[in-house]
Amino acid sequence: MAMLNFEKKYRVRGGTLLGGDLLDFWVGPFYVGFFGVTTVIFALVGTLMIVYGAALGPTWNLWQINIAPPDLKYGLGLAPLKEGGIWQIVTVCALGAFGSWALREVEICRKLGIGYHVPIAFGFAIFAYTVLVVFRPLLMGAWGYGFPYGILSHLDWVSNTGYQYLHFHYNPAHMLAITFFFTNCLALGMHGAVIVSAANPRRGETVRPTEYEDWFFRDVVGYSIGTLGIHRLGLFLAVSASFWSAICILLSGPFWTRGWPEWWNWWLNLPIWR
Ligand code: UQ1
Repeated sequence: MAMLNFEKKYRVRGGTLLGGDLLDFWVGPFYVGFFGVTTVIFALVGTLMIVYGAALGPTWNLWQINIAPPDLKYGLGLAPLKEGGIWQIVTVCALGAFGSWALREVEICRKLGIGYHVPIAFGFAIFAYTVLVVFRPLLMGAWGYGFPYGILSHLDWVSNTGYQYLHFHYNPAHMLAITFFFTNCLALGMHGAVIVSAANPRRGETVRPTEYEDWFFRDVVGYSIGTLGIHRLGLFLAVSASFWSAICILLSGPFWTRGWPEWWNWWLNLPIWR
């Protein structure tokens, strides 16, 4: 692949956290680095373990393949390979791959001299996954509380786990998470639409500068958060959605074992009603 002229400008040496200059190079458009190598190794081993688990199972139907966590009787110990051990290895590989990917992002940020916002934002997603398969199982005393790796099986897990708490929509952290997800959709919908409306005009019309985006929202809602502000808002909404999702499931089991509707009894029990 030919070296594009702008690659000379951004492909700078250094900024690595580990390995010094050893793996400080690119393959095609991809930066490699120590953590690029560990990402590939973890992802490859994890994927192969999933394929191995699928081969042991009853089906190659993509929807039905399931890599189940160990039975609860294994507690927080290691399970035999075919009884949840594969799930445990896949989980370690996933955490290794996600962590490596985040650190590779950090190295690229250091090379470019930009902030660490992207790896930090990704960290919220990693946190949510880690809550599901590590922190909550640890607090509940068994790896078997982790969710199974499979398209339909993980949906069944979500449904079953939700109904164990009677009505998950009464979980206040779940309410917050959903509100952030929806508001995030609203913000990205508005932002994407306003950018395209101004920056991608019909044939013969001119591209409008960014003030037009401010003016549009001042006219519509009396306020513009600004062209930098909307991206700060978007980052906040997105990481908040991940964060409160993680909290809502972390609360369920380790800190609240009854139905979530019942949690609201504190409201009915306020002394002001007496
Ligand atoms: C906005 O105010 C703004 O600044 C000009 C944008 O940047 C292009 C936007 O994309 C959006 C969606 C808004 C509107 C947001 C609020 C909170 C009024």
